[in-house]
Amino acid sequence: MAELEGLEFGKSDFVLLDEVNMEQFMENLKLRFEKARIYTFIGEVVVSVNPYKQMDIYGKEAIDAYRGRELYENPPHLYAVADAAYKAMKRRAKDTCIVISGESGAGKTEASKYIMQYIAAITNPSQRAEVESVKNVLLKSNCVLEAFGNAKTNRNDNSSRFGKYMDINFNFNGDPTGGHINNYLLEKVRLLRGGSEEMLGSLHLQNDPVNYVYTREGAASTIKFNPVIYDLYQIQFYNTRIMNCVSATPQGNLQFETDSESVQVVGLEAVSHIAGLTTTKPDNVTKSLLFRTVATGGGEVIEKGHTEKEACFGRDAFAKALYERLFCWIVARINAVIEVKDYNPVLHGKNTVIGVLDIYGFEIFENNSFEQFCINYCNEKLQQLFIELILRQEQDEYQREGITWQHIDYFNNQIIVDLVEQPHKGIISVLDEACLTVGKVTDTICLESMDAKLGQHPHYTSRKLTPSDKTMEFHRDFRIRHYAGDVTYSVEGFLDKNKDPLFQDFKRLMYNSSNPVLKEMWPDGQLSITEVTKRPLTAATLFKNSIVALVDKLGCKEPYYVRCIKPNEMKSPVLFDDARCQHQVAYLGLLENVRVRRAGFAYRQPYARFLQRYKMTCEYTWPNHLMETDREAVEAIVTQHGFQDDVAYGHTKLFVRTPRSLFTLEQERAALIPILVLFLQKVWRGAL
Ligand code: AOV
Ligand code: MG
Repeated sequence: MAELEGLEFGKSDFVLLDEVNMEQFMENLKLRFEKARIYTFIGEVVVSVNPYKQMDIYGKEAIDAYRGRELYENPPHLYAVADAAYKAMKRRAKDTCIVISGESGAGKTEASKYIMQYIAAITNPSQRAEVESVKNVLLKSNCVLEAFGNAKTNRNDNSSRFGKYMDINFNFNGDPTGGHINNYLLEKVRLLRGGSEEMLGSLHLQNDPVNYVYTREGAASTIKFNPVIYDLYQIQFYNTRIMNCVSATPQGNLQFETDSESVQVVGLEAVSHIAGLTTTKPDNVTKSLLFRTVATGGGEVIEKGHTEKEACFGRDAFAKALYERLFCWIVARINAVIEVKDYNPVLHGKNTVIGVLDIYGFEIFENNSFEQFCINYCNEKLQQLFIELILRQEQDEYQREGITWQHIDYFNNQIIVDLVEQPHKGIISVLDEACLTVGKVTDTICLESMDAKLGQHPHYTSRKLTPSDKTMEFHRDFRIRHYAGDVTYSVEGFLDKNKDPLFQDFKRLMYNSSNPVLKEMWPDGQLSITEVTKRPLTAATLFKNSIVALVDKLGCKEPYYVRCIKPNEMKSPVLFDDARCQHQVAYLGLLENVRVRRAGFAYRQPYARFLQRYKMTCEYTWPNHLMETDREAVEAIVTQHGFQDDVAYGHTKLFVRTPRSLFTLEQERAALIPILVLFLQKVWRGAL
């Protein structure tokens, strides 16, 4: 068994605390952080504190130490969970998933990359070329997506502005055969306005087509595209042209002016620039920027000139849509490359999956808008899943099995999830209603109807201020008491962002581009104006639907958790901000997690299965027992091995508190098997 760490590094599993309270939990967490032990277990859950410095714990040596070992044999590490998820998948043919959560900057994306690297390192020992190529694309796709989907925020220099869920498929050998990426809500605004300028500006191709360089925040990173993913290079090539277009549009190159008659574009170079980059005709670009085609009630099609404000709005919406479609298109291209092909379950056995979820963490900014509302709602849903899988199901099972159990209280955030998503009543439904209403509904009117409907909700605060000065602006935000803290959302722009409207004219413009890739991205541009009747779903509803589907997908897999904690706001490797950390420990429900785990039992097995596996280790049960029930036979095994104090007997299952007891049994079984085989061989040969 591998050498475990000494106590000077604190307890490697919070379950081992002398007493479960916040003080001891924090003391242990801090001590470990200071001793550069950034990972700690709660049973099978890994708690991780962002070290904000490079750690020498991810190399080949570490990978070898964790490969195929049991969780408790090594110090806590991401690799231990990755290996546990992998083993469950390989040995028991279970679909598993690794859910990485924590707030913005806590280390989720880094963790997901190490996990992917580990899985890549331990699979395909025979280096089969087709498996290697799948692995390469899976790993490399990360860089490409980060280049397009991450941006600097004031909480994280490399913040994921999109959520990513990646399924990796495995064959019966446990080797990757392919995968699929789902992406969730790309925060377009920040990518266009924020740190993207230099990112977009610096996107350029090297002479060597398989090298592609981009720089960000002064640090240069090179993505080397190997021939297997030459396809991705193709994507990049088109992108560069489109990206330029995207960046040109909102950067003020394109302005409008109103003369006595109508709205005009200022400076025609900007128009021809866009036309050049999108391979469209300058006249058509100008037309799409200044007019929209509408069908009148009588079925007549007319062109209606924009006001200057509408033109600006249209231009911005167009830029965002270009970027978003480009991003989705890249994801689709990667998916096409990694899709499992020619898999025959009869020949190849069950196709199993490990899912890795790395999504934007809970966010509180100075000014929180629609995007933060969606992101934080998503985190509420994931917290709900954690409660469901780790806290609630656990307690329910003890109850069902008749195990004496002291109920553990935890905050159930379902009430906040309902506040946001409940049909007819929740915030999203009020927003959608406002968006559907014909006529002038402003953000403020929508806010009033939210206040009216939800004012009494314990997690919603109406911020109706009564200003003494009547001219003062007021009543522009509402507050949600999230599981992770209070967030005040400014309602400005909510309706527009939710409607996410884009004039049909831009879609047609892009569909008619002679660049086949652009055309492919805009299939809806082929509809003529009279064919476009259906109202598209709103952004919030689309997002909600995608998150509900995600939670369903995760819910039917065996979950493994990484809970990330951000030690301070300064990105410092030495600072452990007690209050900030304690806040995260509290809202992540870690203390409750320890309590449930500690009071609970690490392993459980139906009596018959337990007996089947271990009956050879006990003289009363081998080869068959003569007792009345399997349960009694199991009792005989447990007693013979002397861990009767470490178990509880349920109605149908045996519960084992610590993994070590099972480990002893496993060892004995492993030692007996060769003797048994020898014995059986003799029996068959008639020697006995
Ligand atoms: P996030 O994914 O949780 O935030 P990241 O994984 O991007 O956070 O981590 C933020 C930064 O912390 C990284 O850029 C690294 O500098 C540092 N960091 C995190 N984990 C490690 C580690 N294990 N070793 C060394 N440095 C680390 V967000 O995407 O904003 O929610 O949306
Ligand atoms: Mg991230």
